Amino acid sequence: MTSRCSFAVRMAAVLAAIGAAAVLGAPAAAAHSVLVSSSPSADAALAVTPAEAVLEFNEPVENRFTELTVLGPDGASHWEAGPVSVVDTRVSAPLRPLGPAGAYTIRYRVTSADGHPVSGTIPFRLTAAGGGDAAVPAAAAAARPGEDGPVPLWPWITGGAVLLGTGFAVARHLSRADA
Ligand SMILES: [Cu+2]
Repeated sequence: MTSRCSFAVRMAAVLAAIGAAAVLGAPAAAAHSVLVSSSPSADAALAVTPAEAVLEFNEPVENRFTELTVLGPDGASHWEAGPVSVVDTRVSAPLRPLGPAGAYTIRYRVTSADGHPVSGTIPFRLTAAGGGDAAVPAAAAAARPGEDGPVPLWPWITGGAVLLGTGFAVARHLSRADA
């Protein structure tokens, strides 16, 4: 076997290994958790404050980085009264008495069973003032804003390029050591 042939065979073997690793490690895009229903439901018109905000997903979600907030008509005030609870497919947070009548928004972010974040918003209306105080509790004010959007592709491309470069260097080195 000539040095050239040996190099080609080793390069092919390295590329095959990289390809297998990429396939095994790639995210399964079809397995994201899906919101099935909510309470309040989307575009609901409520006269009184519900005891809690509840989200139901199509599969159990992981209790990691979970966020469930209810924003007031001013877009900034928070109305959740305590920490988020995750039990299998059910994600919930207790609510304090809502404030002025108007448009409220449930904002959520959960982690799918496959590890991917799923986020979204659910609008609803309060038709009569709830008497609650709009003052923002310190804990709620510290909550991170939701990061909507798809999982970025660039880490995979960059990682693939780095692996490819490394594989090429290794193959060259092995080929040289042979000769
Ligand atoms: Cu996924």
